[in-house]
Amino acid sequence: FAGSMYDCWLRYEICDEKVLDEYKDYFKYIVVKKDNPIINNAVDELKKALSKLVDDAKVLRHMIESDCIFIGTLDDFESEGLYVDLEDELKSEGFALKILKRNGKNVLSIIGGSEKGVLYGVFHLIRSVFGGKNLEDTLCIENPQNDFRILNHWDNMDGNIERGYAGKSIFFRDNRIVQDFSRIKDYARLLASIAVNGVVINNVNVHQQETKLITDEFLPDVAKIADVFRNYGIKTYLSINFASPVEIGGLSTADPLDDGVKKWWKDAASKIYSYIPDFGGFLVKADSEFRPGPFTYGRNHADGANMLSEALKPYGGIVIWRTFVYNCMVDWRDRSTDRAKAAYDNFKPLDGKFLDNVVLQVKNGPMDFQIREPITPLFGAMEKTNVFMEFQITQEYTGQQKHLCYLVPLWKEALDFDTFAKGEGSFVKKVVNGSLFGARYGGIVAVANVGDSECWTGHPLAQSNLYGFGRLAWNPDLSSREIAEEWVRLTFGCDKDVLDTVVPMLLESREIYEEYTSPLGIGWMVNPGHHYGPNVDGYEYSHWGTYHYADFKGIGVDRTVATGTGYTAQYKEPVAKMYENIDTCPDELLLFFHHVPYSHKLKSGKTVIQHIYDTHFEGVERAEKMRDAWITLKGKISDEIYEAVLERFDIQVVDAKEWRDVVNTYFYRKTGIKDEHGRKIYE
Ligand code: GCW
Repeated sequence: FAGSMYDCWLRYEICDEKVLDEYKDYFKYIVVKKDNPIINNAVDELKKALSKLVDDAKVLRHMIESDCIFIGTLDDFESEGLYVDLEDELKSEGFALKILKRNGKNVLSIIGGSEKGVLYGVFHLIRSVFGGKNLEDTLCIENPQNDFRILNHWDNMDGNIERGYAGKSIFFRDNRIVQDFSRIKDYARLLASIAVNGVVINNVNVHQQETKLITDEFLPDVAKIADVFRNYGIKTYLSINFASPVEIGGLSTADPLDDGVKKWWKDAASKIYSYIPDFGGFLVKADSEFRPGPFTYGRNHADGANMLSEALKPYGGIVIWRTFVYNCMVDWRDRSTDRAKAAYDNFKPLDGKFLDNVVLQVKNGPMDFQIREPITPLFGAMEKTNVFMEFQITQEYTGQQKHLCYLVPLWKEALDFDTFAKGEGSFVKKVVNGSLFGARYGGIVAVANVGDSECWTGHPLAQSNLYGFGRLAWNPDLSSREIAEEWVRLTFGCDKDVLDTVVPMLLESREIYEEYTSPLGIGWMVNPGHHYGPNVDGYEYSHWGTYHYADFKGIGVDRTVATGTGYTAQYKEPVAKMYENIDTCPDELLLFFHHVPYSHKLKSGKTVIQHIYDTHFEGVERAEKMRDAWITLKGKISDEIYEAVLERFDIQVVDAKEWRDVVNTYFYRKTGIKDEHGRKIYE
């Protein structure tokens, strides 16, 4: 797997010699006193990186009278008489980088709040050196803003990945766990470099075979995966099947209030922890899209989650319970059900009823990972419950890793959204990190976009989304641009043309995708099932609750209290009023909240129909420009990446045209209204 696609942002090619000069003196010696797997991995990584810069970096187990790098936890520094006075400032996963003086020598110090902090501090230094950041700007004290930074894999044991666009699973093959762990180790290293600290290895849709992951048949192998991850500071979690006691336990019920069921799960937990002492916990999709859950027994989600949490509690595990619960068997004729309301309706009444090692995992939008959605109102509503954010890195609805779609701007919009739950400034990022309501646990989770493809993510530029997720989960205040620049530098080097071309491309890619796909927050205009390619009515008469209600007069879903489904009332004021009122509802979400005639004037001054035409033409033009810009980089980046990306841009342009023409023709036929600019719309 040698080669830059596989190495992602850990290529370790120096991009600015001048910057390097500032560091060089420290790089001859790495002093480290502790000897344990996480620290050793940190040291190995540092050695590997430095070997590209200095001839022979030596690792020493004792302090030396020379300039050096010294890495360790607080106690290591104290034992060398280096009092850093950071006890109150460093969280356990935090780190500091400082220059300390010792006997007239300079010590570049990486001080971790724990071994994990050391590991993250080492990657911070590496990121700076190879990203061309000078030493002064590298010195810092950093703590994670979110304690839990977890990836969900929707991997099945047959090796397929649900909504995977990057090949097969790196964990499973032929209904077994893979036996070669080298790729998993490389993955662990990539994740540690962006401070991800948890991985759920199997799909939330837990089928027959995966149900057995918590049994003696597979736990020895799950434990091997956990061993690999642990050494990089990552905890392993499993998705479980709520009906396990029936399906593999021989019980006649999975009722969470049944004593036999409770005992069954306690025994299961005890077994899991006997194999994996630091097992993270369970991820649960229950009573959602035909998955079993407590509803079968007339119980609610709190009953279900609490029962599991009691089983995990003695070992420190958590239950992550998803709120993606809605009626997926709606009759399209029935206008009384609004899927957008479902998560709130199901979970708000249970606020305060969950035990404290239960966390609700809430998707960013109320529907399902569309290119544009409002934020789920549940984030401002659960005052007495732990909540995690769930993002989707895998590009199910955002171009399936054929189209470029840098998702960090979308995620930031969600995290920066003000819920007003405790007055102005009650941002979602404060809800999910636990600080707003004083929750015990906080975190950001995302569905991974990784498979066994050579570059891990199918589209080489989609690596930026994996990278961006980790960086943003660590610090949601980083800007989309900062993250993009970091990633480009580390992946492609510091060539100015490359930076000036790829960074803007990333930053506008989400908007471009939105332009040629679905307008003004409406979503769902895709082929059913696989969700790729245009199909305006693809979901219009289905049972999934995903409608746009376009007729010859108008389009959009009336979710107002005054005349619609009443969804806007789930928000706190003044947000509720902003969405309720058509004059203050932002253009980009207009059709999510309102049904309007095609002649309705947007704030931009355009009519809805003209906006649809304009954006669809413009989206294609901008996609073509991205491809053309990419072509100017030939020779400046590795051929391998250049060709792989170009191939995808070619697909993107062709498919964007299909999207444009299908959508434009659909609305032209519905409305009979011509494009003001007389461009080609097929009749
Ligand atoms: O968006 C839908 C996907 C399903 C997925 C589900 C979920 C894992 O189409 O493939 O199932 O969301 O999030 O549970």
